[in-house]
Amino acid sequence: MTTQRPFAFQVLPLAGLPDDARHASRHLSDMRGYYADQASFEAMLADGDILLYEVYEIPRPEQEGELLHGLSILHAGKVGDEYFMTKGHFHQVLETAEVYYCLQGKGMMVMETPEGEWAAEELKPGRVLYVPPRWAHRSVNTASQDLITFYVYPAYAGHDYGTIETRGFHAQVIERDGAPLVIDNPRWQTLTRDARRQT
Ligand code: PAN
Ligand code: ZN
Repeated sequence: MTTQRPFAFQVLPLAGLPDDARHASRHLSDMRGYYADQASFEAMLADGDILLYEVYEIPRPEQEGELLHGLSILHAGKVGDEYFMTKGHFHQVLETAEVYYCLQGKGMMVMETPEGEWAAEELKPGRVLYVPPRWAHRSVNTASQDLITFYVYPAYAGHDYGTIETRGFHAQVIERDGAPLVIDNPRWQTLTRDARRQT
């Protein structure tokens, strides 16, 4: 049974999570179709189905009043010139926000609304990022060590991965001349227009 007693754990420095933390792993094969350079993706996958990121979440009842929270650990690397990233999602209950706190590494959070407004914010240790209700979010690791963030959001939010899986984010983060660069995702305009036409 989920405890109704207060509890605490140490994330800086990281000293282990509560025993009942849930663990999810995403491997390269889970990300088919997400990266722009599909030839590089297939070539990498042929070499091995490497682990890209992991999420640890403290289980709480998925109901109003509760908060889900945990750690997201995104490993470093690239597919072609595109940095390793999370799948990204809207919350199923669109009107729910999320707070991220960066503990380690360096990266970006790319975000956008269903209407196509978009934003990108830097993640680095000590920096807090507020993702307002309605904004889809994806973290991107732009450095050579793990990007570790702590996150917290309403427990009843749920996740919608499908929208992002088909159209991607408006902003894409690539390496250009050794530095991160935010560019327009070339596939976004067409896929979004086609999706709108069908509704
Ligand atoms: C985070 C994310 C986590 C992994 O806990 O779930 O960073 O990213 P994806 O879920 O997009 O694979 C969160 O935003 N929860 O709502
Ligand atoms: Zn979220």
